[in-house]
Amino acid sequence: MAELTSLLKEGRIFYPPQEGKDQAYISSRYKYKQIYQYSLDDPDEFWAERAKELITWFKYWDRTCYWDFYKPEIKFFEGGKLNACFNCVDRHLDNPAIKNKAAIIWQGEPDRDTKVYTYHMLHSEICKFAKILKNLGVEKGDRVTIYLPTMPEAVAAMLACARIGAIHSVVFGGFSSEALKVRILDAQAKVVITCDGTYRGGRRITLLDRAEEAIRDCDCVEHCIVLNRFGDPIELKDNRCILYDDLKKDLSVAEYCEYEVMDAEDPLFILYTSGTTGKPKGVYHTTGGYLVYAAHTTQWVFDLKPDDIYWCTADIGWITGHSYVVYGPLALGATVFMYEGVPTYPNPGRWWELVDRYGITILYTAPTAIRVLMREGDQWPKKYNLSSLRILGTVGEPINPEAWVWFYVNVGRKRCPVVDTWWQTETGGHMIAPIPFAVPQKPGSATYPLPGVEPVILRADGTEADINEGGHLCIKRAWPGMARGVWGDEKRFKEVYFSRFPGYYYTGDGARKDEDGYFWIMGRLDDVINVSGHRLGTMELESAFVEHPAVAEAAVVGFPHDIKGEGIFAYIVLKEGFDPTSELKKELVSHIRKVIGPIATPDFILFAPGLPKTRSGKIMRRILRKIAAQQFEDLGDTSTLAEPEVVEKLVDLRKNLK
Ligand code: 6R9
Repeated sequence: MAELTSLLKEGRIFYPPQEGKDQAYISSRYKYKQIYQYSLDDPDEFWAERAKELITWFKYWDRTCYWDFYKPEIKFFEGGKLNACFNCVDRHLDNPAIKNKAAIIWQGEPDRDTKVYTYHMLHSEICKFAKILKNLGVEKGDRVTIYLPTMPEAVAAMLACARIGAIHSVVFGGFSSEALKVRILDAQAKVVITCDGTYRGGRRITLLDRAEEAIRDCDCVEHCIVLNRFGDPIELKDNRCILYDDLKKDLSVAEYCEYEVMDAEDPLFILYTSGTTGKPKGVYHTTGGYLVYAAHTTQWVFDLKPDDIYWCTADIGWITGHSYVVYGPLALGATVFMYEGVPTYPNPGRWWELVDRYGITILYTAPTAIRVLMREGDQWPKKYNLSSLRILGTVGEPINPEAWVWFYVNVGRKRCPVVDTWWQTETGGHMIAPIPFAVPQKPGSATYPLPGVEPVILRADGTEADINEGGHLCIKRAWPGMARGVWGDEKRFKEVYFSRFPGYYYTGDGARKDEDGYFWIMGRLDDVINVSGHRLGTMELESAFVEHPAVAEAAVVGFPHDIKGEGIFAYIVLKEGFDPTSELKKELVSHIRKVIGPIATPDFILFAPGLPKTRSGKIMRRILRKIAAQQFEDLGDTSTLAEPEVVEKLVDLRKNLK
């Protein structure tokens, strides 16, 4: 039996525009296929070439690729020497065309707050930061936890760690003090870096209180460096806290800090995964392979050129922020745009206004943000001149075809390829994604694997699935950007990723491959609903709901059902102007029966004010499953939710649902 029954068929196909093709790194499917084949035939040559082209090494490596998925052990560029900060900043200062161009353009949520750091200025900020860390006793291999909002100094803090060989662990600024504490303790961080707060939706959010509360129980923390975002005097309670501005005062303007020469396999950072399922895992990445992979995918998947103004809307506390706000684009010497606020404040035109104002050329965001903005209507993007855009991208979850097409038409104005990038914290960078001017796009499909990546779809018994048969998405060979382990828990690394199918990297996602070789990600396999023996992917059911004009967002989970094994429970968020009536419920049921078939008939529909999501926009189905099953007592860890309040509302609604 198939692992997953595929229900949706999306037939539309969009070809890359002619404009931009001639200048593209890879400009035809034929070239993509040639490079792909070469990368599999000769991975040593392929990765060595990319590594030399993109990164400056102090010493070349002795062995390019080595892996054994049974142990597991993964090594790339072994014996090679480099420094990630040097590659992202120092080396650009020798290039007069880059030295004084903007590395980071930052727009705060209040319009008056803007900052620009040229590469030269970023370098001096990093040197000071690195010197401060050294003066506080931070040494190579020590862990530093960074708890900051989207601000240029957060990038400087990360690169300062990389400069001196300290391992950074960035914790998303929206997390609770408890979530922060768990992560500080797990990493045994010596220093924490935070700030007074940030603006979100017109309000001041404080971070310092939460940071001080978190470190109260953390004996490992020797110092807490506090940056100033608001510009007002800051009151410190914990005596380990020190103001960044005070520490900086003692340093000269032209302070220089030497960089450490790092081994390719020295850890660069730890990042705790989103925590959609239980206790967070501290995945760690190493210097050489990760940096090569981040730069390589940034260059090809975004077709990034030195004159691009590139905006990835992700927070730096997410892997997307690490690879595609910081390491990838800066290693390539691009201009990175960062925005502090939310997309809908002061109005839902904010992002489009910023694209217009700053002349953004590449916009990389998440399906959840697209759906939120789509719900507000086409009139918002219509108001602005978006002609600077040349490439759009999405990441984080499968994008519903409706949202894809809306983004393509209303934001890209049918001129911009949309790159739907499938990857994970553990993969370090994009794995399956269209190379924009080479690969025709099908809405909802992440298209083809990138060079060097060999995905397969396996059945439960380990055999390969047929065309269009859903199964477990696994990867057959290593790539440089792969995580090297779970911090402090090597057993867990093996268990989670290398045990289900020995010899393969296990992604945990369901997928199918169509007759043209396109990959369709069907969501996490632990989210699959088994209705009368049919295993249905939540993604396809949700997409079908979102096709209905009244539906803004949908989350579908299974619940125990006497007859069917599992029943279908749908949480539906309506668009503006639609009322949650029982007629509409009936209409939605018949819509699903029509689009997908009677097997997918929802047992319950609950009109929800919102959905519990992680900060990177992933729906926490674990919580929704419990609410659907009326297990209200033990909802698990909700500390990483974007809006924890929504959970209580859903519990009330569930109690009253007949
Ligand atoms: C980068 C990131 C990883 C999980 C992954 C999958 C889902 C991410 C996706 C996608 C379908 C895409 N996911 N991108 N599913 N299409 N383009 O999101 O990392 O936070 O570790 O999450 O996200 O389920 O397994 P991370």
